[in-house]
Parts: sequence; C-alpha cells; structure tokens
Amino acid sequence: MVSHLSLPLVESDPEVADIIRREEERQEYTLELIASENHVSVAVRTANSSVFTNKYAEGYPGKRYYGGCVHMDAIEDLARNRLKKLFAAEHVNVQAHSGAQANTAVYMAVLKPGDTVLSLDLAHGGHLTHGLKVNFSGAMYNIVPYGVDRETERINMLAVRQLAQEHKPKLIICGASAYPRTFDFAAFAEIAKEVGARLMADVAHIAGLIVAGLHPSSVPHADFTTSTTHKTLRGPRGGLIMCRTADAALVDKWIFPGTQGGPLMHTICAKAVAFGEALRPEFKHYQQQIINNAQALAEALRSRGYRLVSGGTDNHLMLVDLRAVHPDLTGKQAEAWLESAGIICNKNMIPFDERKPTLTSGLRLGSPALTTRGFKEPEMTKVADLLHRALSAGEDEAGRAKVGAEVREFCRHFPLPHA
Ligand code: DSN
Repeated sequence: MVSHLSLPLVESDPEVADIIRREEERQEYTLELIASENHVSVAVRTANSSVFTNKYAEGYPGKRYYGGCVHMDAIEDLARNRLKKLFAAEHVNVQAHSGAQANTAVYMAVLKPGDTVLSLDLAHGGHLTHGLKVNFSGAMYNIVPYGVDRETERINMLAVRQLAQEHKPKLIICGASAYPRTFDFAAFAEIAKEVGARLMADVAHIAGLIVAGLHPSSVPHADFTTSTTHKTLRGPRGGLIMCRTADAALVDKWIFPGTQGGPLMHTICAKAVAFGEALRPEFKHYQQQIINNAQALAEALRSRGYRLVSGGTDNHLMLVDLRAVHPDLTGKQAEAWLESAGIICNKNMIPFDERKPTLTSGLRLGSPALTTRGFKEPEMTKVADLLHRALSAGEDEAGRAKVGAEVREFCRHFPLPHA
C-alpha cells in the first residue's frame, strides 16, 4: 500500500514514520470490529494536523486569555453552530478533550463529593466514568448501579424507578459503552423529574445514530448530553457537552477554568469538519447502513449458533455470548485468536458473567468502521464466517493463518479513506 505520510516527517524522523506506516498498514489490512472505533475522512485528519495545534486559546470565543485568537474564535464558533444544528441543542461546549472530561465537567457542575448517582453498572454495559470504584467517579460519589433484567437482558425502567425512589440520587446517568438496545430517554427524564434528580445522557456510542434520526435523541429530555466525537459520529478523538441555556454558564465554567486549560484547537478544527460532514444527507445513509450491517452480522452469527445478549441489536453493536458455541473459550482468548487472523475486537463482560472482567465470556462487535470502508450486508455475512472459522480453528495456528490471508485479501477490495 502507498503510505500517506508527508515527506518532512519521513526525512526528519524515520523511526516515528516507520511506526506510523506500520499502523497504517495494520488498519488497512485488518477488519475493525471495535464498536467505539472508526476511520475518519482525510478532511478530518487534515484539519486535526493543522496549524491550529500551535495556538493557546484559553477561554471562549470573544473572551480569550491570549492575543491572536481571531481564527480560533472563527473555528470554535463554526464548530459550535454546526453541532447545535446537528442536535437541535440550545447550548454546546466543544472544548472537552474527551468523553471522560465531558462527564467530569457535568459532575462538577451538579454534584458535591458524596452525592448519590444512579448509573448503569459497568458489568452490564455501563462506562468506567459512570461510577467504577477505581475511577474518580466511583471514588468521589455514592454510586447506586442499575443493571439489566436477567431474563430480557434489557434495562427495566420499573427497576430504575424503584431504585431512584429509594435512593433519591442527585444525578441519574443513562448511556452505555456496551448496550445493544434503544435507550428510553423520555422515561429516564420522567423518573429524574419525579425524584428531583438532574439527568445526564452519555450518548458517545450512538451520537451518529441520533443525528440521523435512527435513535431517539436525548437532547429534548436530558439536562446534559455528553458524547465523544470519534465513534459513530466519525470525527476526531474528543468530547462535547450539550445542555439547555439555563445551564450554559455552569457547563462552560466547569470545562474551563474548572477542569481543563487550553483547548485542543486543532481537534476543535477537526470537530468542525466532522460536524459539517454529519450535516450532509449522505451521513444519514451511512448511519442507516451501520444499523443494517449490525443486523446482518448479528443474524449471520446467530445462524452459526452464537447467542447474542438480549437476542440481537437495535444499534451499531452486539454482545456475543461465546459459551453457546465454545463453552470453554474466554473472551480474552477469543480476542487474541481473532487478532492473529486480522479480525480486531474486544473481549467484553456479558450481563451476569461468571468470568472476571480480565477474562470474560463475551465479545463486543460493532459495525461503524467496516461500514465506513464500504461494507454492506453480504460482506458482513462473510465477516461472521471468517470470525467463526478463526475461532473454530482455535489452537490451530495454520488454520487461523489461512483465515488471516483471506482477511487481508478481503480488505484489499475495500480501501480505507485516502487522499
Ligand atoms: N472505551 C470506549 C469504548 O470502547 O466504548 C468508551 O470510552
């Protein structure tokens, strides 16, 4: 493959250039099934590596702490306006360096140490910043977790309401990193209202689907919506917050100066480009294809005997319970075997998993990245076949290598976005 590195980097630092070239090659010739990853456009990548990386711009447009911010203001305003339009949001903040930073700012805005927070258990699909003990959120706040129903493996809103009434949380968090079903944001908002809690929706995984109208939006219901920008939204690695005008000053204050210093202006520049792409009609088609592809992959896996948590998926991801086909195989071992065959995914707990988080009984698979490279339903069926064959080869290294060669050839027909 042709590398896309610029000559100055190749000449000035061949060691780094070589590592980048190898990563380009890895991405080009492997099947990316990590649900939270994607391949950005060349336009997004160009903006992300622009001269905006040279500039300090602490503060907000029109109120900066440094001179020379005229173009910083222009780009941040453009990013903010495009984002407002995408989600019909009253107020947005595009400075959060990441999803974790976005969540931190919201917690600082509405909580005091020791306050009670109701959030989805990480072991049932939640996120570490939603209250894991070893994360600041779990160390700082009194976390009451809700889980999924054992039978349906879906969030049971009656159970959420009961917990909320019992524990009277200050903040309710909805959103997940491994939940294949639709969130009922309106029901969460109703519960929050009943118990006097604020509501935060972390839509990092499903942001692109929301923009396309393929998942209900959290924005009319939640006090705060946080997200990353690099998953289904297909922008640069970063975060954002959306809220109502009444909370705008509070949110902005807790991003800067509350929890961050100088914004990453090159990332904000790339966010502006990504938001511009998401405003185009083709973005809706892309999101619809993500869902179609997830369903095709789910169906092909089911027909090969795999059990999917909750029986399937409404969105871009699925959780595969490996035990139905490979009772002794851990997610950890499966992830490693698949990687050796060029299929990249992550081990994941399934609800009520009896194995440790470092082993797990499941895999999380997502369709956004493969959809970006042009895969449609027939290709997803082939992905399921390759995946099943690699796992069935198991210890047989030669068998996995054979699948790996097919994966490489397959990828050659679907090149990544290039200049
Ligand atoms: N690590 C991300 C994911 O994979 O879902 C969430 O932050």
